[in-house]
Amino acid sequence: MATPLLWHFPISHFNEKVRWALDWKRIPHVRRTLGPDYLPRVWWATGRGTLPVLWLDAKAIGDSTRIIEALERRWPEPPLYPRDESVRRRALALEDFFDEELGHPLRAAIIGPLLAQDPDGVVAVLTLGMPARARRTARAIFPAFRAFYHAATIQAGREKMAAALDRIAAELQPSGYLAGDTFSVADLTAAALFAPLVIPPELQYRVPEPLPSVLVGYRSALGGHPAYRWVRDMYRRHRGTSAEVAA
Ligand SMILES: N[C@@H](CCC(=O)N[C@@H](CS)C(=O)NCC(=O)O)C(=O)O
Repeated sequence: MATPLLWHFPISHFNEKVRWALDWKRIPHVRRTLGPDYLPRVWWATGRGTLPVLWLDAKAIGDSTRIIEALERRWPEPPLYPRDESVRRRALALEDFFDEELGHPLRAAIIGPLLAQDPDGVVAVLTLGMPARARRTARAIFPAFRAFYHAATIQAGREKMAAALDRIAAELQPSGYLAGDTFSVADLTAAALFAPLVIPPELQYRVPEPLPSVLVGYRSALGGHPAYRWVRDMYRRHRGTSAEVAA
């Protein structure tokens, strides 16, 4: 079997979700950072326009949830899906909730204001790990992205980010995990998708300091939330080290 190949954006939280799953299962894999011109390649490979994409057995899988499903089938140990059927359903429902109700809104809450207030900052953040020519392309195309982030979208993003912290606090089981007694895909998804806000020390790709003021503001407003501290704790206890290998 060829070594699995991950096409990713280092900064992106959906990509962090899959990197964490690969690292958690200790699956040796190659990572390739795509640039702002990723779209035609990704469409050609998967028929959709998002990263991450994982190449497994010469097939490209798009969407983080489907990638983790494929990893779980091929490398069941250590598991990310709880063994008990009803606990597994709960974990998968929470994965879906955080994908849809946190992943996209959090991106709007952070990237929307950055695009409007700090055009250089947004280029530095989104092109993290990409070559210099990617920054030139990004500088040219990012102003057009502002049209996607209306004030109402940004405000809804802020509210959903806060609601997702409350949802974590409300759903935590006596074990300290979201589903059952052990770390699962639910915990991994919630923590990974909050990584751009919490920026835990274990994060492998980091926004350059000083942090953009929009992030500083959110971090001081939300940093005392118990679920914010829980994200740091999940990273400290379960993130581990990279299983990336050289190409
Ligand atoms: N549901 C997808 C969402 C992935 C996603 O939105 N990826 C972003 C990066 S954070 C992306 O590729 N955005 C480019 C686009 O939407 O065109 C997943 O779980 O993989």
